[in-house]
Amino acid sequence: MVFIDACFRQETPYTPIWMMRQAGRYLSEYQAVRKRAKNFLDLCADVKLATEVTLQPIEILDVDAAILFSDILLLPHKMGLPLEFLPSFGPKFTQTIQNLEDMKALKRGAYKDLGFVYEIVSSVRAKLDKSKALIGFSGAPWTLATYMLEGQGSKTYSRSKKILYTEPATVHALLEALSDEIIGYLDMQAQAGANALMLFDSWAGALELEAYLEFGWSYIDKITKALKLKHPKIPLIVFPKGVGAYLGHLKGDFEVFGCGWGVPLKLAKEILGGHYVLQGNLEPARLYSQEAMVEGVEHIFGLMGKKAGFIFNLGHGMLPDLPRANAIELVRLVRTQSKR
Ligand code: 1CP
Repeated sequence: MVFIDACFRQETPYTPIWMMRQAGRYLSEYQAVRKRAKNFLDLCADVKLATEVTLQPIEILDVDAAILFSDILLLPHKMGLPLEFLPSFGPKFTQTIQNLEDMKALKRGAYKDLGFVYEIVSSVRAKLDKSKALIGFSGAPWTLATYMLEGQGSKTYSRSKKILYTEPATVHALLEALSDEIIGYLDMQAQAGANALMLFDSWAGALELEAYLEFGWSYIDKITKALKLKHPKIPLIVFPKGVGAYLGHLKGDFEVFGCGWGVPLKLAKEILGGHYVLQGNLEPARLYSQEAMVEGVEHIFGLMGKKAGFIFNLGHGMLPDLPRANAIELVRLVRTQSKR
């Protein structure tokens, strides 16, 4: 698999590409399947439909990797927090963690209740071409904790930060519990057939450096170490978003470092390029304009070259109103431009 070889810095015939949120509303095919499920959570739990949408970007875009169709919030949901996906608002936990008591009431071993996720992984792997990789994923502890504490996405993260600075032990207990769940969850995805595993720390950038190292990165470090021992041949990808200024502090036991669009790739290459394969980081909004997209691709290849050590991706997820034609063109462009 070109993608897996690239994760391990092997030479490949071209630079592999996949896109965060490559299955989603910008594809009419996704919308058609989405309509067949009652709601988003049902879609994530339906093995047949989730398999179909996971495979759509492989068929439509010809990307080098499929990513499991699911959501990072299913794990905290199974730990006991009621979850709704409200149309045109997004996800919301209708009950949140307020104190140590709430935290202690959470279910442990919840990852064992996500059997349908492992079934989707097996079902996708069985249908996927042998040359294409399947990426399994989880939210990182800090990002999952923010949703459990806030109930929803936030601009300020004030609830999370208040409890972090007033009751740090409670937050550490939550992050500890989440880390154990995530290790179990990703281990099971690997056993079901995932070829690579990714940790999304989307709200890493909400914390100052010291707090991020203590409440965010230290748990990522623990998780990647545990997974590396269990599955040395499965590459691990970490994506801590919004932490460009902290790059020098983010070392650990993983293969691929995902760069958000806010990280200048030149800087990431200087600081981390010798340690990790870099993945990223085309600004997704460039796909609104074919000119801006081509310019972005050329800039990235100008910096990263066409040798091993780089995987092409967007610097965050596809947006629902991006033109699908440009997504298709992006894959074609990256493949032809990077031919060795
Ligand atoms: O059909 C719809 O309207 C639902 C939109 C949608 C989709 C397609 C949501 C709601 N989640 C997903 C799928 C999803 N989420 C995937 C599938 C695989 C793929 O990439 O194609 C993945 C990997 C995720 C991960 C995810 N969910 C993250 C981490 C990555 C990131 O974008 O930073 C986060 C933060 C979430 C929470 C979430 N789920 C959905 C939304 C709209 C959000 C973000 C809400 C917020 O901004 O707080």
